[in-house]
Amino acid sequence: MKFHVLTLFPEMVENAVHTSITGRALKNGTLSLHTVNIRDFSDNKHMRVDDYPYGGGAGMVMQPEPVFQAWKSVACPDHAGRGKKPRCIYLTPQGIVLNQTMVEEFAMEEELILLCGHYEGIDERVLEEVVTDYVSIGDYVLTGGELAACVFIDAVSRFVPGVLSNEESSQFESMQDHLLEYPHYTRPEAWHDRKVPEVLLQGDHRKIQAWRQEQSVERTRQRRPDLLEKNRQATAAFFSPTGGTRRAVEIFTEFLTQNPRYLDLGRRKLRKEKWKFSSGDFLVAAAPVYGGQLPDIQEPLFSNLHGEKTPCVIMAAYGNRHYDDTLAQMQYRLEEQGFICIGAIAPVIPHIYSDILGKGRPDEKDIRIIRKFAVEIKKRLETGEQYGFTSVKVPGNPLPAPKQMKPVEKSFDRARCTKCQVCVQRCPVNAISQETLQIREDRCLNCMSCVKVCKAGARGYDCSQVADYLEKNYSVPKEIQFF
Ligand code: 6GU
Repeated sequence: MKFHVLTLFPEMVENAVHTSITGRALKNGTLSLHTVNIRDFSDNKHMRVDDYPYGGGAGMVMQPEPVFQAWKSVACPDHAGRGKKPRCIYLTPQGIVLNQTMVEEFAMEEELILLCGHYEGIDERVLEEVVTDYVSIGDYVLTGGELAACVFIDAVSRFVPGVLSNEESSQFESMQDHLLEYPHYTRPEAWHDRKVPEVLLQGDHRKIQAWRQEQSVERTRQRRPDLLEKNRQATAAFFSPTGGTRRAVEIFTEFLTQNPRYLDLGRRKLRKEKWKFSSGDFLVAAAPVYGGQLPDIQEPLFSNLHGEKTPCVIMAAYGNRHYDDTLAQMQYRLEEQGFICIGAIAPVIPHIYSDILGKGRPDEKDIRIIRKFAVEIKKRLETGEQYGFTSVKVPGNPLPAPKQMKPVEKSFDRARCTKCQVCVQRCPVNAISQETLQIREDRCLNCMSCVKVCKAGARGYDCSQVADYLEKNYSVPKEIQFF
């Protein structure tokens, strides 16, 4: 990440950022800092950059031209070739108050320009031309933007890969769930007659984790009750016969929260239960794409979930052909049942009928896109809390005619079967007879769950024809789309 800072006091920023963790990151090249002295662009023989305010009043105002030239020197270098201009952040008490979601979003940029004001401020006209974001670091007034720029750089840098060591980053993310950090202790075990809490000395990891979570919540309740209100329970309800959708939904959900709840809708029992969600909850609904639609099962997928204007994100995971109507179908169903779809994504996962299509997906690039989507969703949740949630537009037909899919050829090697019944229990649509272990084709989704769960390797399938067709036509990797 490269920071350009336009300022009248470059050494103030240089000194701060060259210290401690950001200093280390500058040394090893993970961060780069380029300060520009606005005074160097003065057009005046006394090197002045400020003047009296039109209309009178106290204080001085920074003139537009030196600021503009300083900005141009970094935003439009003579050697052309760079794409779009970097975002330019003006640090001002009149900006939006910086929070962790904004910090995380800024950290995804490759380059940022920070503009620090002094005196009473900067001539409005140059701000209109160059500034993309107005940011404040809190409701109080500083003498200039430099300290705010340092705070901004420090907070953003923590999200830049490689700035924090593994150890430093593992104890992070307290703000992620709007919870304060639990208390920490080190040696000695007793100090000033105060003992380290017993649970931390016993080495029971689960107990320690539970204690810390409880302490975080209690501490937040006492010190920052306003944060708890923002804390939504996130539930990821997914249908994932072979695990591809599950993996994609986990990647997404874990960018959002530290303690998600998972609801596996492949389990028939869970699908029979009614799940209610309040307006303070958050739902992630995920399904794989079968022939461009939601898997067609008797009790339609997600019909057991009920919201009360509950925000939700929908995910249609597909094997690199297309998601067609799936997102539209999901949105329609869920909004009928009281949810508001604030976002939608179609990740690519391995195709169940081909070893080539979607192989290794989501890959690293996909994960970056999913993360970007997660940050966008955090932002939408925060804005929605203030102004109400708005429903996204997704492509596709919300009520497509059901598609008849040609069943794939399945094989069953009775000699290998150990009669363990796992395939029967795990079949998401109860299509395997408990007695004969035969598949009832009228119910079978061809989801291949039975093949996947069979430890003895007794079940197989032949879909070479479909696979040939798919591989001929859909081998070019698709990029993940989100809405
Ligand atoms: Cl960004 N600048 C100044 N001058 N004062 C502030 C601030 C920024 N954020 C809070 N107070």
